[in-house]
Amino acid sequence: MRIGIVCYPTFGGSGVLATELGKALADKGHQVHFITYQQPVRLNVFNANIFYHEVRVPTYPLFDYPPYEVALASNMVDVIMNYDLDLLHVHYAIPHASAAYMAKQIIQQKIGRNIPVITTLHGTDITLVGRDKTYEPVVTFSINESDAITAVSENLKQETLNHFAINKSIDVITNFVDIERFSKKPIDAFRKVVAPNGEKIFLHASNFRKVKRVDDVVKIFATVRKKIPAKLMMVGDGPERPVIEELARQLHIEADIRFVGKQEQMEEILPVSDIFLLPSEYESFGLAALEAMAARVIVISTNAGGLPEINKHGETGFMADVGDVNAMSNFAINILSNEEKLQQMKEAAYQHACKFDIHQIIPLYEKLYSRFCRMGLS
Ligand code: GMT
Repeated sequence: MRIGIVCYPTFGGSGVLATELGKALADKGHQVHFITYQQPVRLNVFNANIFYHEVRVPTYPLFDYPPYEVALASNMVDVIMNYDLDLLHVHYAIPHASAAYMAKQIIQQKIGRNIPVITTLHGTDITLVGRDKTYEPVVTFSINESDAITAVSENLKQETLNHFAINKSIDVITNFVDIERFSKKPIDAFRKVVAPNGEKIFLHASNFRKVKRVDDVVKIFATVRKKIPAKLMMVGDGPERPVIEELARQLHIEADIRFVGKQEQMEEILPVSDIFLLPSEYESFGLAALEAMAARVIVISTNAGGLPEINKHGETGFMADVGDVNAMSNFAINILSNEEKLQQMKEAAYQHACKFDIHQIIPLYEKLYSRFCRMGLS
């Protein structure tokens, strides 16, 4: 099949997922066309089946707000026509679903063809931004106009149905992880650099937005560190970073925290860690936590949104209510004090992650595509 994938090219979970999906489809022989404004960060391989089309937004003094959605829709039309795409798969509703609707109408008018549009909802497009009155009518309309809708968790499906007037069914196709890639052996030399005296290693990775409650990560670490020698690696970057760097200084624990910025090679960083902290206000799924579990790292998270669908309390990690820093700290102290149980839970985290292996999930997308393909799956 010839598939157009539209996504955000950044480190965010939706872009990561869309890129990994495109790479896996290309490996299976499909022709995949990424349409976005920058080369997606995880698109770091050469594959003859992968094409990347950069959306440029010409500026003009009149444009206080350059019209990305218009440029994107025009680019979609161009790629659909010139590469004879079978379908468009857009990730994150805003503005990708509405741009796809526009492209669909143009193709219909130009050549009388119906180009199927599949919209995958990822989280904040529904739970945060999409719900805002400014966007809601367009989001509802363009989701309903999609030929198929998927959500990355049962929780996100319910959130969508609860907050938008959706008149179509929503398929849940969960996020996935490439187990083979993430279950590499830890690099001892790397572990020694981070924790030279054999300290336990905590990890957090996110876009450091408010919804991630990164200050709770630092507070949990500060509490645990009083009892257990430990280090914390903070991967990623975003608006809350200066605030939490300051918090770390106030708590006098800055020497034990490394802010390593945005990283592409998560499969090398994750395996040296013991505990992944994700105290988010909300996660539709928590792809970063799943990648950690695949690397045999246990997860201490909140029980918000779709997190209970991947983190099994007492088995693959622990969960507490949003903001319950004490509970999350105590879970960490207890498990780090019991090496045998820690190792058992690491293995259980890995085993559970295997249920979300890429090889199990890609066929679900292919099956969905085949419902719309002109000549069946090819
Ligand atoms: O977590 C973010 O803020 C990034 C966001 C995105 O759209 O890139 O992530 C969302 O999509 C991920 C992939 O499906 C999910 O794993 C994340 O849980 C979800 N984030 C939220 O719901 C806050």
